[in-house]
Amino acid sequence: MNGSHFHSFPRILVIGAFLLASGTYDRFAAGTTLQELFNGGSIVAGDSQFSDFEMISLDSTAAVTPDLSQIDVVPLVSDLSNPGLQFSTNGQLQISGVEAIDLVFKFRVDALAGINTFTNHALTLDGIRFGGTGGLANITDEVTNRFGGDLGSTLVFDNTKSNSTKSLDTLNFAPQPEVSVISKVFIQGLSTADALNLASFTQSFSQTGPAVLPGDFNHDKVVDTADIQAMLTALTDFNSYQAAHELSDDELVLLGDLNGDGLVTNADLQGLINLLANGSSSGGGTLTAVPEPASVAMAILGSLSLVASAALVRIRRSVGDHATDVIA
Ligand SMILES: [Ca+2]
Ligand SMILES: [Ca+2]
Repeated sequence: MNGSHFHSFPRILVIGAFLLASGTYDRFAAGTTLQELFNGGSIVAGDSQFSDFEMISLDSTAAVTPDLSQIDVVPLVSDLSNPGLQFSTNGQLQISGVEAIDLVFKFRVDALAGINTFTNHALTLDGIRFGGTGGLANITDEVTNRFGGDLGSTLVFDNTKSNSTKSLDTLNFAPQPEVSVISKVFIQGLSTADALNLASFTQSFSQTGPAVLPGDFNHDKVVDTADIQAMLTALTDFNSYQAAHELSDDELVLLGDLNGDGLVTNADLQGLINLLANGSSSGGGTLTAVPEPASVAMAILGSLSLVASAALVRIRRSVGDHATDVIA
């Protein structure tokens, strides 16, 4: 055995261990527990997959620290156009007296169909029981796009101290192939006679947006090297491209903004190259070709002078109201 084999051996072991670990992650269709999801599990509801669960923090002054393996997470598929998850806490999110529990976690939602898009999120506080003189509970969801851009947030609460309740909040946003969510769950008693049990809450994400696969410029439902030429053509004349494919400005941004700056420009060619080279897109396993980065770069170089000589066409989207201006 020579030196190079010897040195490469540990790296192969590491990769093998990673693949083994990935393969052990479970995908639950019938329901699981929050702890299983934090351990790397994912859960399917209708055409949506919920994955990448991660506990950010759990702070509790309750007499019994919440046992996350007792919190059930069940897919809601009664309305397939609006699939979601129900969290049933089985008494684990419960305080009595001057106590508080603060649980923060995050997860990701993908459309399994690959080309469907999310446009709405709903947060529901559907099971809360007060004892004694009550207390307060609130849940906040912060929703971001695949680049980490803010899509807005939802807030539900029930507060016997201020006698205020909001059990449902919804959020609409421009079509997204995937969204990430940070959930903040907080319950608190302010006096010794306070008591409350946050029994359940639900989160749902509806796929009612257009079927657009980011990077699929020739609209054949796969992202491959053929999309490079289609993108180059589109970059020279967005108006014609949008008209030919009946794309709204939002849909064009969803299709072509591959670096997350809210614009579709020549700079997104690099985003498409990265998408092809990395072999990963928001559509999961929809890539059919994973070219060598070098060959993609050669293909780009051959056409780049064409793009450079074209007028820079940009789509600018304002963050505030989703209004869109086309600047040619
Ligand atoms: Ca394509
Ligand atoms: Ca962009």
